[in-house]
Amino acid sequence: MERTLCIIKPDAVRNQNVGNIVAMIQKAGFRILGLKMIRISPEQAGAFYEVHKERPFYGELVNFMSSGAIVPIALEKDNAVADWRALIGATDPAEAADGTVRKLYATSKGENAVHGSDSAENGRIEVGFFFSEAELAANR
Ligand code: FUP
Repeated sequence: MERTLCIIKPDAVRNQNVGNIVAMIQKAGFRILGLKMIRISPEQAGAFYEVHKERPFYGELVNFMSSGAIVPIALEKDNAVADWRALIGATDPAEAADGTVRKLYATSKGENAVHGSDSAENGRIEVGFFFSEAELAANR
């Protein structure tokens, strides 16, 4: 079964939208394999977004992602990666379709409420960044 990683980002946690976003996930038929609320260090945020290291927004992204609590959620479903990205909407909330998480809850292109993995391979890797297989096994 395909896995993807959702992260509810600090803006959405601060804006009290955790429950709304979890409800959207469950209504859409994803299985929640793991869920936790944590705060990560700038070093951890930098490691998670390593692929964007050369991008101009990297510093801001790292600061933002370590600015407050986040909620990583390990999701499982047929076609989990594409289905979660469709539910999230475009990176920039101004371009996100009606009814998507980012249209409803994102603040800006940088503070855009949620993360979604971009491939099945990265879904596995990113879930592993936040959850051990032993933790995920609790919901089997
Ligand atoms: P997405 O896959 O939609 O999350 O978007 P990207 O992988 O392109 O970007 C990852 C994160 O970098 C975004 F969620 C927010 C941040 N970002 C910016 O801050 N500015 C940009 O122009 C693009 C991305």
